[in-house]
Amino acid sequence: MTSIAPPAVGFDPRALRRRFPILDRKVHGHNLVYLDNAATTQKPAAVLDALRSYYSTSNANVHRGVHTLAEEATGLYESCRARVARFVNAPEARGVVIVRNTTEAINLVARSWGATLSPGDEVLLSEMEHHSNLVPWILLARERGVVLRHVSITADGELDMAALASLLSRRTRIVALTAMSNVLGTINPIAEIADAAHAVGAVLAVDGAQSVPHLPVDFRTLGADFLAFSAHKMYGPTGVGFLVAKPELLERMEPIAGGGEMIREVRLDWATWNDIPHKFEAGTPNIADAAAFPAALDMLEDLGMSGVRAHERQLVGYALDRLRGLGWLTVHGPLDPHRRGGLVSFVDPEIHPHDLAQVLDTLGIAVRAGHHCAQPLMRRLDVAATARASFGIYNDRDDVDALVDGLIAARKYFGLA
Ligand code: 7TS
Repeated sequence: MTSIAPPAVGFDPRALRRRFPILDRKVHGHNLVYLDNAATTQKPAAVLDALRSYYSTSNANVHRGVHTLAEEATGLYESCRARVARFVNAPEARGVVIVRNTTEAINLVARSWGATLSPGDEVLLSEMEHHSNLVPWILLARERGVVLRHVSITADGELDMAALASLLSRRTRIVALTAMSNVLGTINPIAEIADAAHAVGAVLAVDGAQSVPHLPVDFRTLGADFLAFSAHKMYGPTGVGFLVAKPELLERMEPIAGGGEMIREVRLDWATWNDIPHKFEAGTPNIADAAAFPAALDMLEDLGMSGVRAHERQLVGYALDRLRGLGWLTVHGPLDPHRRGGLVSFVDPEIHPHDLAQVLDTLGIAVRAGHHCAQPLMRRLDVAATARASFGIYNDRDDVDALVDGLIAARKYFGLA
């Protein structure tokens, strides 16, 4: 273990943990060790307080009333948009569409930008995508006769960049890739891919569900045209997500849902659309959760995303060393912590991942087991499922040690040690 770098300086997961009420709870008599942050993160008291405060003081519908509460609610909702724009350095707040989650953001791109594609046009994806970045494109392919192509992954679990280069052509209209794999942890070279996509005249849509919560992401230097992510994976509430886009692209897109808020003028048989981003936000939005999300952004901005990344890189390096040190696990994804985010998928050759997760749960340790909504990747890795530990700002080496002890205990439980 001597190769392991020391923990990130100035980062205090124990102090951070005290901000999250749920982390005080016991599970089966043990202190909760929460290692399922890639699925969703826990929420700090500041976010819970903001939710309560919104409903206690300012609840009203947005963009409609002139009364005080309606103005306050609209201000809070729009300030979420502005804060998200600042957080990812989007060119303009009107380039931020507030949706429910990453999934909805990707579906919006697939359905709206996708409607400009013709039969034979190509969409380039990869083998490491989450179902959220596969199925919307499968729907598009069925509807429009669009051809889907997939970049393979290397034995180390990285995108095969040579394959990517060979699959890009003038027929490629959209490249849609994850910035960080939720199974392998792989961090993909998005800026480089953006240049390659633009060189053939394609747009690049980035699934940022795992990257935006864990890495510094600057939309302008990233070079992507679309970036999708979810508040609930970044210590914010469920039910709010974002599509950040170049405003000039949103201007050219048709809405995919009609209703209140998204119109300028309606007659019985025709309608015109509101300005962006509102033309993509039909109906009463999730005002309360949007109003509460900036409290999570405050916390991440105070910590600094470089600090978050440094902490999680050190932690995943430690986890990789300890898990591989056990000697019996298969650990998936790149082994260099600089090339991966703060999560590790692994398989015990003798114990099904679900059984492993169940034994860990009896010890208060929450990990995810299954296909992680990435069935094509499971097939590529030739596994039915994996167990996955994924880290957040409040995790530390004690949590990794607890996981390792739990994995040893599971072997004993199944009579393997
Ligand atoms: N893309 C990636 C890369 C993800 O990891 C997830 C969720 C999504 C999209 C979808 O996000 P949603 O907020 O729209 O649901 N990933 C996981 C996971 O790994 N375990 O549970 C959810």
